[in-house]
Amino acid sequence: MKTPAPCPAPRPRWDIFCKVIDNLGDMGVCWRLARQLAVEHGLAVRLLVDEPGLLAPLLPALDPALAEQEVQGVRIGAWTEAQALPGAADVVVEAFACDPPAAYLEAMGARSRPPCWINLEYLSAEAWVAGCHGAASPHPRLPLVKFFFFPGFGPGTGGLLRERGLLARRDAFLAAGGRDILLQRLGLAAGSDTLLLSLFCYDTAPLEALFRAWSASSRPLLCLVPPGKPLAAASRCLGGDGPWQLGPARIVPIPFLSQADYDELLWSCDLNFVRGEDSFVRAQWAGRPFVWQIYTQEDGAHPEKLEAFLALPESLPPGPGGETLAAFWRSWNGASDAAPDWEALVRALPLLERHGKRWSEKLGSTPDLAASLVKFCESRV
Ligand code: TRH
Repeated sequence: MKTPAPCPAPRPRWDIFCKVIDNLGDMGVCWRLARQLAVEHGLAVRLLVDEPGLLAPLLPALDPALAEQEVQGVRIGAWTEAQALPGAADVVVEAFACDPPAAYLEAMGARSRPPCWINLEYLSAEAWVAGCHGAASPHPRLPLVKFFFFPGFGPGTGGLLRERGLLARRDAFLAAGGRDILLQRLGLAAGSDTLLLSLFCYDTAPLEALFRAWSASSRPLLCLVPPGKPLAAASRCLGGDGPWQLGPARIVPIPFLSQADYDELLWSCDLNFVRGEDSFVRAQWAGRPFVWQIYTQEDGAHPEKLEAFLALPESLPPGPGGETLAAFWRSWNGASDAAPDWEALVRALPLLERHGKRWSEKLGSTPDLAASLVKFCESRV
């Protein structure tokens, strides 16, 4: 008689808690992480969002009417402070210090083996990050320890979210004429001499100065503007709902794209304006020139975060091309009084293009955040 095969060990259970503060970045990061943990690491992942319906624009497969559902191997549900959630997982990730409900914390403390408890922090290129990454904070009452996990750009940090094979998929997409296919899908066309731009910014971006420069520019330009703050800001400057023609520049509203399609947009554009955290990282994986508008923090820490990224070794190309980009970023972020110098930026684009590709390859050779997190937790459960 054959001995029956041993039952496979149950998959480790991970719960990720996310609270939507404002904008889309918190959900964007949490969904990306949850999906990667499920798809690439075979983990049983539950993503608990205080307002899961808000995830639908980024993830059209999500049905906002359902209280709980599985999408791409991730169980997605809602949480509230008052709600009793059954069972505490093996690994508990609270995104951006969002504090899991008190009853859930008790359940974590009651486990015979305490879960690995992670506070996933915001991304920063500042030097102190490496010193705080992995720091432990014991709970004052329960037998639990919370670990601070910091994304980052260098050794000693948790790295950046990057799906397996991402850069190869980007290159294959572009080699197969993806730019034109994407434009066709949007009902648009642009000649190869047309500068293709995407504009994802906050409503504080100095759009008047930029639009003025575009209207006097000699190069045809097509700028794609997603709904929300970017379109509202453009409408405020230009009046009406668009599209708008400013000299050789066409400024066109586009629908909000799924996260996957948004990646393709970033890969396709000659220059991407991005903001916050997740689109900032995705612009770097796109390997194209980009302008970052940093999220304004109430404690005023954002100018230092901006400078920290600009000061990272090789984040900018050496010489005048890098200086042009840094000057543009500072004006774009209100960190200098100078108006953003559009013509100088356009002249630097070929150099920035080569640099962007190199930078994405360099970052792409470092461990990705999901893999680093799995490794970190494996040694603690
Ligand atoms: O929306 P954001 O401004 O989010 C910010 C930051 O994360 C910030 O650090 C945080 O404190 C604050 O939220 C609360 O920008 P971000 O981070 O780029 O997130 C946008 C998400 O939206 C990202 O996952 C990409 C996605 N997106 C799409 O999926 N489709 C689109 O068409 C666009 C324009 C964006």
